[in-house]
This record gives sequence, structure tokens and C-alpha cells, in this order.
Amino acid sequence: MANEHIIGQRDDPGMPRYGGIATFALLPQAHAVEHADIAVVGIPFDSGTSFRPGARFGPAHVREHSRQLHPYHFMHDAHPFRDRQVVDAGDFRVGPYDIEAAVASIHAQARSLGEQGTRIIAIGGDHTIALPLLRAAAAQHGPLAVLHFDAHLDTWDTLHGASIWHGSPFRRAAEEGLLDLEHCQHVGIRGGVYDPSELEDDAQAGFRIITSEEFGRRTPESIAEQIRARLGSGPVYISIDIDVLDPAHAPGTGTPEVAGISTRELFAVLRLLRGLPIVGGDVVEVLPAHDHAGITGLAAAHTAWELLTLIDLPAREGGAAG
Ligand SMILES: [Mn+2]
Repeated sequence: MANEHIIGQRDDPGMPRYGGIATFALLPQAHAVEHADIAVVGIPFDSGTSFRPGARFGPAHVREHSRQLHPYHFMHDAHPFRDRQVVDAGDFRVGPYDIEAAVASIHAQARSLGEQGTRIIAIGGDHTIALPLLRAAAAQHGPLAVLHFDAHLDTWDTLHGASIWHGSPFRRAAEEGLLDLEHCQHVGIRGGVYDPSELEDDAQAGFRIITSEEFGRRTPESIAEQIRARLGSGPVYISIDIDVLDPAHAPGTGTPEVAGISTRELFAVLRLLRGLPIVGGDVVEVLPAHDHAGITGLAAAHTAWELLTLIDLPAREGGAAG
């Protein structure tokens, strides 16, 4: 039942979807509402990136490509913007030169939203931003079951002497006690490993791996079932690096890896994950300078919409699956 106090997407008969300033999904800005249940926030930070820079421009690009997001998700029979207040909270204030200061600033802003009872879907930015978001979410909810879609493990230690960079957020999070080490799962892994010891370190950080290759020979149902079993029943944080998609589906990203999954495969699995207690999430590593025809921006915008829709969505009656 619609809540009359909820402000949904812009509804101006004289203004087409392609007109006006782009907030995410043409949702209201945070200052237009008294309370937000869910906030989409941009985090324009890419100083932790190890290869191509430019994900700092991701949030604006994703917003621009989110104009076609609609109020009804017919495959779920859900209205993601009708029954709870979703807003675009703008971008977090974050500078480019000092990674530690940036991470502290992101943490403080995420914590502030959390204390107001607002859950966050963050648009990156490079994957470094997951660490302060996990810090804020774990402080509020306890150790998190992290579901991580990515071509890469992101449980590495240091690079060029830096301990906080976009390849280490989940290692640092595990060390800090932010993760439930029995219940974390990677999906889509295929690249970037120098040495087998990195896989051992990854398991120590609490993760199990479903490779990209498995998508070619398994059903979405079996993958989703494995994910559910691994995540268990505690609070879930979903982190989606857009490079989990094949470069054909997401060319605009900082560390592309071939032989990835398709957007359709990603959505097929996500749509089977109803009923998870999701406390937050992110979609990261969108790099507009390498995007073509908005492919990556569209994929990221719609991925964020899938995540938003999943939040609070009950499991289907008659079974846990999807
Ligand atoms: Mn990543």
C-alpha cells in the first residue's frame, strides 16, 4: 500500500526523463524529505586505484544513466520507491590527496547516515570506499556477511607501500573484525592473482569463491543457492565491482578482466536473492573515460536499482529461493 508521505521519483508531466538535473533515478534529494530509509550516495574517490584512474567521475556518470530506472520492478512485483523513502543524498565530501583522511571522512559521513536509520547504497569511486562503509555498517550491525561480486579478490595486503588501496578493502575489513569470517562469498573471480598464497590469504579473510567460469556451466539457481547457504542468516553487505562484468558489458572500469559474466547473468543471480537481511551495499569502479555509449553507466545504474529493490524484499512465499 502506498505511503502518502513517501516522495518518489520526479513526477512532472511537462519534463521528460531526459530533461532536468539528474539525481539517481530522478529521486528526491535528501533535503527534500524528513527521513530517508535508504540513501543513494556518490563517493567520488579514486586515489586507491592501481591501474586506470578516473572512477572519481563514476557517481555523476551513473546518475546520468539512471534516468530510465522505473518505479515498478515487474519481475519482483515490487515498487522500490513506493513503500520506503529512497533519496539521492548527493556525494560524500572527500578529497583526493590523503587516502587515510578520505577513508576517515567517508566513514564519518556513512556513520552519520546510519545513526539516522538510513541504509546506504554507495556509487563509487574505486573499491577502497568499501572499507569505511563496512566500518560504519559493522559498528551498527555487528560482523557482516559480505557478498562480493568482482573479477578480483580485493583481499591483497599492500601495494607500493600502501595498506589502504582498492585491492585491500576486504583484507583490512577482516583484520578489523568487520566480517563474519564464516559467511563471506566472492562471485565472478577470474583475474589478478600473482601467487597461490593469495588464495590462501583470501580464505583466511573469510571468503569462498565462485569463479566467473562457473557461470558458463551452472544455473543461476544453483549459484544463488550456494550463496544463500554461505551467507547464513546474519546481516549482509553486498559489494559489486562493475568489473565483475565482462568488458563487453562494462568497458568503463579501471582494471578490466576478460571472460567475465554478462549483465543478464548478474541480474539473474541477484533476482534470486530475495529475503536477505541487507544492511547496505555499493556499486564501484565505474570509469566514464573508458565507457562507450554509456554501457557501463547503464549497467551500474541498473545494478544499483536491483540492489535497492532487494532491500527489505521478502522471500517468495512457498520457498526460500528467489
Ligand atoms: Mn574490486
